[in-house]
Amino acid sequence: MREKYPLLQIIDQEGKWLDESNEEGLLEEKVKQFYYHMLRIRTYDQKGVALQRQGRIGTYVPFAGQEAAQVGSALALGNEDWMFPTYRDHGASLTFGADLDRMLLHWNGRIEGCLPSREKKIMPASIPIATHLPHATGAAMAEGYKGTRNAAIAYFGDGATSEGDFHEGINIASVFKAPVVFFNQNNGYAISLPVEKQMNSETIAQKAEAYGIPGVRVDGMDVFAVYFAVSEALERSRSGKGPTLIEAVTMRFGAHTTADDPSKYRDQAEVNRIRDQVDPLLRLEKHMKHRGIWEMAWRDSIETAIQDELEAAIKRMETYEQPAVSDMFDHVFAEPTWTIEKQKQRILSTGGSS
Ligand SMILES: Cc1ncc(C[n+]2csc(CCOP(=O)(O)OP(=O)(O)O)c2C)c(N)n1
Repeated sequence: MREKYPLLQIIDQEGKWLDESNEEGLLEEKVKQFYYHMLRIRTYDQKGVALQRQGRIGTYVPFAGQEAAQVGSALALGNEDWMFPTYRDHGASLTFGADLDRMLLHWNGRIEGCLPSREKKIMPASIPIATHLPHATGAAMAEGYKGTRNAAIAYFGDGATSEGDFHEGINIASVFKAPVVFFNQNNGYAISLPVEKQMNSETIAQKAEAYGIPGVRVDGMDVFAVYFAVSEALERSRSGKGPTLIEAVTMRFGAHTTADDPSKYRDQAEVNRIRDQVDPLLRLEKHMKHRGIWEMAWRDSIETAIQDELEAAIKRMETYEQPAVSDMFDHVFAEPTWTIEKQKQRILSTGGSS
C-alpha cells in the first residue's frame, strides 16, 4: 500500500528540490509568506506552552512539528472557503485569518474565544473527535446547492479515522460529490496510542478507496508539498469532482496537551534528538539558503514584529474584563432547561461564589 500511496515531496530534508515542476508557483514572495506564517505560529505555540506553565492560561494543546501541514493547507484555501479545525489546528486557523485575541481568550476559557471567526468561515475548534467531519460535508453540500465555487476543509488526526463520524462524513461527501477536503495530520499518536496499535491499514490515504475517492499521501513536514496537494484537491472539488482524503505524514514534537507526559508512552529523548533533522521550519530555511533568498535581517525583523504582536495580544487577554458568572449557564442550550436555570439562580443568589 505504501507503494500505491507514495509520499509526495517537493523538497528533501536538506531543502533541495526533489520536484521542480511547480517552481514557478514558489517565487520568493510566496516562499517568504510560508516562512512568516510558520514562524508566527511556532512563536505563538511556544508562548502557549509557556503561558500554561506559568499558570496564566488553564491548558494548551501544542502543535510544534505540524507547522508545515497547517500553514501549507491554510494558505491553499480561498477567502470564502470553510475551515473546520480541531483543538490542535489553531495554527491553521491563525494562518487563515482567525483573530489572535479571540484565540488567546479561547485558551483562557472565555466564551468570547469560542465564537466562530468574524472575518472568515472558521468554525470553533472541534474537541469531540471527528464530529466535525459530517458538519464540513454539510457546509460543502450547502455551497454546492447554492452554486458557489466555495469548498470546505476538515482537519483531523490519525485517531479520528477510527471514529464513525469519519466514515459517515466521507461516505456522504463521496455520494453527493461534496466540495470538501478531508485533511488528516497523521502525527503518529492518538494521545498515547501509536498508529500501529490503532489500525491495520498501512496508510490513512488508502482508506479513501473504500469510498471511491482519491487518497493522497504527502510529506507533512514539506510545506510546498502540502500546499500543492491541498490546492489540487480543492480545485478538484470546486469543479464538481467531489472530495479527496489527504494524509499529511507529520510529527508532534511535544505532548498531546500540557496535561500529558509523552515520555510515558514514547521515547521523547529520541524525538528531541531527531527534531532538528525533521523540523519543517529548518527545512524551509535550508531551501531558502540554497536559493539565495534567505536574509537574516529579514528573519529578525519578522521575528520582532511577531513577538510584539503576541505580547500586545497577551496583555489584552490578561486585562480583559472579568467574565459574568452567568456565562457558564447561558451558552449550554439555546433554550435553557429548568435544571440549568435552577443552578444559575442558585449560584447568582450566593453572589456567584458557591
Ligand atoms: C468523541 C471523542 N472521543 C474521545 C475523546 C478523547 N480524546 C481527546 S484527544 C484524543 C486523541 C485524538 O487523536 P488524533 O485524532 O490522532 O488527533 P491528535 O490529538 O493526534 O491531533 C482522544 C481520544 C474526544 N475528545 N472525543
